[in-house]
Amino acid sequence: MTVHNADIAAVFEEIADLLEIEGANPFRVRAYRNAAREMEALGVSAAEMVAKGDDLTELPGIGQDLAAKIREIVETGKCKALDKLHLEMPPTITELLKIPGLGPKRVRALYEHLKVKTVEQLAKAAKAGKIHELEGFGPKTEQAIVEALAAHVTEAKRMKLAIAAQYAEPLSEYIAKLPGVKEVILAGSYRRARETVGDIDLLATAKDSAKVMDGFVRYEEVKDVLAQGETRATVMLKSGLQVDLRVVEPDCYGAALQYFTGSKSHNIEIRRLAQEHGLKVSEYGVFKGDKRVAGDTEESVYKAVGLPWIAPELRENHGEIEAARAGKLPKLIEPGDLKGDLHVHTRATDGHNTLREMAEAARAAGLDYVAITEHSRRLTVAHGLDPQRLRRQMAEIDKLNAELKGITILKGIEVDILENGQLDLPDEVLAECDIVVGAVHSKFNLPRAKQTNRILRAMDQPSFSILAHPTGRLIDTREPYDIDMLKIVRHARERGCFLELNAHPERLDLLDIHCQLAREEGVLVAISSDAHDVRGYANLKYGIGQARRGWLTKEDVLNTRPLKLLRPLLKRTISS
Ligand code: DGT
Ligand code: CA
Ligand code: CA
Repeated sequence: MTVHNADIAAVFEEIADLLEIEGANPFRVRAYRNAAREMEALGVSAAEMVAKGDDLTELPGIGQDLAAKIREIVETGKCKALDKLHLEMPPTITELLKIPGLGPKRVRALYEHLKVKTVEQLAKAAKAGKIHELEGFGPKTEQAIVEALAAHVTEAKRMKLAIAAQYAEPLSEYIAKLPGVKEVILAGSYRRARETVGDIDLLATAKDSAKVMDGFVRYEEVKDVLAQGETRATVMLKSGLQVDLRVVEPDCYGAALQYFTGSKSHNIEIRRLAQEHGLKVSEYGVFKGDKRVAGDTEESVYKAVGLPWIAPELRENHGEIEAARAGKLPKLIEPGDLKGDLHVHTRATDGHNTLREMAEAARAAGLDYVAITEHSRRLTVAHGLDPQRLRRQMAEIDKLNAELKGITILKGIEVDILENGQLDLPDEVLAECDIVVGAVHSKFNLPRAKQTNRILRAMDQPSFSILAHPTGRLIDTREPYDIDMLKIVRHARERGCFLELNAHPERLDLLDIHCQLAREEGVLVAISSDAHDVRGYANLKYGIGQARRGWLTKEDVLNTRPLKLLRPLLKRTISS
């Protein structure tokens, strides 16, 4: 059995959830959460490290105890510490944490007083009006729970793209090695780079599909075979990810790929267009009567219906077909277009690597510049910088810049935007930075007008350049804060500010629609990794995917510019 990093991360997350519900020491909880994040971001397989006898404690945030647990999970597939927690509390209880408004304290109260262990029991208790009688709850909270539950059931179980990648990529490599397989590609929402995927759609070409099917269902991580035919099969992996495999003849590849990439509503439009041309499109090809006129490549399918090829990330039936018809498809940004990263942390605050390590890793990632943007003092959990520590870091950056070749370090800060729109550090010290990134890290629940105004006032500050993770949402965990994005985008344009597209797979914030809005309003977007360690730069690819879904071109993105063109764009009105 192969244990993936994501499996280990899931165990640590669950331990953290359960400990938190138990009311354990917050530092212990945080250690597990950090370890989970560490596992998710780890570029190499922890299982392989264990097999090679590597020292796991060299990984940031992993001490002896966590290292032993990682070894245990890799070697036995189990974790005794988690099993023990399960004896104390039902495993289903962590599901409750996903209901907006329910934190660990409330979940514990529901369990202790009402014996609520599952989402269903929660719904029953809420309907019976039992919840508002508990201490710390009230009629309003109860109502909010009822509403949140209604939203929760309609929300199908989806997996974040970067997590799905950990399972989908090795499976795809496995299929590619099966006898007779020519091509394998991950289609569906995965290829369209959606933030989350419902299931994985694998497409393979081979002459003899039956052999491929046999190999597929024998993959060691298959838990259940849900359906198996001659050319298609559906399995459930142990990770909970469902996979559809479709095998077609090599000359159908283009048509099948076009079909299984979707989206469904894009495909429906393409078929309608084909009808206008007297054609029929299916996963086997494009047909005029009985005659097959296209289908070996995707380009040929689009060409047959009078269109240029459309990038998968655009295929959501959000205007891409009209744009293609009018010859107005954007030339989308590509991974190699990024020249720098404008949001990175080091060990000075909550990052794991040193300044030098982060700079060298940026260079190794092919970047020409990197802005070090630590948290500011208000964010005490991250050990945020005060003016003195920030200035000390700037001096260190000057020294490193004099020494390092092939990378320029920019002096930056991720300054907290306070509730009244003021920034967490004085103007004079911000003016000494090359770049000021500002972010909301507190008071997420302000009413719309106040929250919007808070951000507008921050942009009014002379040194403010980039609004980091503009909506604050965490996929599946935290709703965006309530803001008027159009106002913010327009104010950014007026003030010469930019919006960040945070590339962390849990954030992907800006959303695609906001990227489009920024583009239409002429505000450049910065695609930034928010790296907290040297492997964090790898997340830039998810930022690129999201930017492409938001129709952004190289021109629309701030950090595709070489440094000498970037500098004049950064607001430096009061700096020397
Ligand atoms: P997901 O899995 O929910 O993240 O989203 P998709 O887009 O991967 O959807 P999925 O897995 O149900 O289907 C994969 C592709 O297959 C979909 O994007 C388009 C194609 N497809 C599936 N069902 C239909 C259908 O009824 N009509 C058409 N035209 N295409 C379909
Ligand atoms: Ca799918
Ligand atoms: Ca599917």
